[in-house]
Amino acid sequence: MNHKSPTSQQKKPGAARLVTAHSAALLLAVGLNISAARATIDNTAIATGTYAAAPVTSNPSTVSVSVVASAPHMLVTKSANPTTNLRAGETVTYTYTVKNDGNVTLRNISLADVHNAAGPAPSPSLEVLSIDAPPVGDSSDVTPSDGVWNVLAPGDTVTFKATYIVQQTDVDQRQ
Ligand SMILES: [Ca+2]
Repeated sequence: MNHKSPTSQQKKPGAARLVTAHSAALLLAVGLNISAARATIDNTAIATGTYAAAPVTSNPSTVSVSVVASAPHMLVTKSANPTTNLRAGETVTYTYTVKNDGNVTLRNISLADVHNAAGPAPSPSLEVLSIDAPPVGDSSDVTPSDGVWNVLAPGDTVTFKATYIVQQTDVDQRQ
């Protein structure tokens, strides 16, 4: 099989579009320049037309927009309450805050926790959005309390909790 590919249409930089309105012709030229060193996209527009067959040209108007690389990152902070003199049968509650301190939205966040105690390791769950930085409403969770937070936007923080009941073995091994 020998399919001939369609001729590619070459787009010239600063492609011009011609618009005719009544007796005047308006030509809008937009020059596009992507500068990696400055991390901006700059473009300049100039309008041209005619009056009595004479050209009329506008000022150039330039605008720049900045670009930045994706930087996915998150920060976890763990705390316990209470932290001292726990006796067998008492419960320690662990709180874990996970902040999206990068610049892109993160998905499906969960926590693993390990410990050196006798009983099963804490299982972080009960996830709630604790900080919704502007713009608000851009983080969400599909299933409450399943230990997975589904969408966490930049600047937002989700909090997980877990508990552990101190066992007599824990006390005996640490006396
Ligand atoms: Ca937000």
